[in-house]
Amino acid sequence: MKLAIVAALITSVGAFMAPAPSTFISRRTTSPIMATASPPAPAARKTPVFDEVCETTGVTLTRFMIEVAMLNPELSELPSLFSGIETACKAISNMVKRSQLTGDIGYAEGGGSINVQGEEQKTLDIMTNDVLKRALRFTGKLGVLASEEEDTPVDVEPTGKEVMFDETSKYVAVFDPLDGSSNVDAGIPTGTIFGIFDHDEECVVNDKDEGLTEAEMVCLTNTLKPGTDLIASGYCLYSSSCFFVMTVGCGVYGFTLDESIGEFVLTHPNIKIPETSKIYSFNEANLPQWDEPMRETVEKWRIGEGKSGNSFSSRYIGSMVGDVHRTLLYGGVFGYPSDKKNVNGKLRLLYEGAPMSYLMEQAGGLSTTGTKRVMEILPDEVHQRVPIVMGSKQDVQEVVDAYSAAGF
Ligand code: FDP
Repeated sequence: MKLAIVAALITSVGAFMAPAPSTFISRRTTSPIMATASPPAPAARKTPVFDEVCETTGVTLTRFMIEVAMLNPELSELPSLFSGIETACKAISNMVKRSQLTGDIGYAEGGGSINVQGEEQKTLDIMTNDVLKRALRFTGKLGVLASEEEDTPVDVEPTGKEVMFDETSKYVAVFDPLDGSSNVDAGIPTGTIFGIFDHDEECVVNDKDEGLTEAEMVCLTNTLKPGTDLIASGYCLYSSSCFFVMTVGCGVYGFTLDESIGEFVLTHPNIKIPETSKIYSFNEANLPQWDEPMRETVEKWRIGEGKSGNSFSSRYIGSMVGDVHRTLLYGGVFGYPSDKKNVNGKLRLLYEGAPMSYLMEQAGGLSTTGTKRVMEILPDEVHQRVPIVMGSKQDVQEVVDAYSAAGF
């Protein structure tokens, strides 16, 4: 397997020499939300070129991030943050893999532990949240943290001897520690999603019950940025292999955990999603409740009467990271659209919708609510939901066109 990876890397060196993808999204875009889901023009961020590749280790995520930081000095603090996330992913991968043996399955506290979304928490939801929080705290690079399992942003200002780097807070990280956790007890793929924003303000949020102080509101506001302000995003997929897929705004790069050396190794350089495809990925039980343009487009796809003329197949794991990973590699459309009961769909904007949309656009795809580009939506609250349709450019554009033709 290692040899196959090395061969793939050597043939992929050319891919690194390609210019930055034309889908680069400016972090400070303020353009109005358009009916088209197309991202704006590219800005410059440099991607490393690897002339020499070690035959034993390939290009590790650590090396990749060091080279990214050397080429883009404004990102110089990112490698240590990535190293925290990478370590957490390895730990979570083991926890998920061993959960049937260690008994870390089922609902937390035997049932009844409810997160701020009103959803019952799995044992692994809580454990993985803690792992990620601790891994990031010790990077010393983080100001504020918001997560699906936390009600308000959590202060992770480094303190005492546990701090590895004595520097001011620079980033805000948002994450979903174990996305798709309702599947985890059945051994179905799950994942961790993360998004990283610049952190301009110094602030502290205390863990307590009586609501937020004004200073804490500043923290909250700091976390609430549109996807166009993301510095980096990515996910770890816990499946047949453990994958780490990321972007820092110059394409999408996929790494696979090589357990024999304990490193993520570059296996999928410069991922590009096919422009059109034959796969859709939705919870079709909700189809009768969807907006008419959404319903009609999918009904046409089913019978080969959509724009491409392809008869689509359905593939839905019900685990966003798994479904998005397949969509990136094979093409297709993944979504959780608005429906009559859930007008904002199900997925969370800040730590699911925006980070995944950043990856999707960087891979050459699109991500829309049907009427707006997901990346440009400014969140009003941390756990805000957003309707999402993302994937192959031409197919997603077909959805956008259907909404627009129907006067939405
Ligand atoms: P889960 O509730 O298991 O964590 O947003 C969470 C999510 O899974 C996504 O990963 C997944 O795409 C979606 O919900 C599945 O929702 P449905 O069960 O309603 O299809």
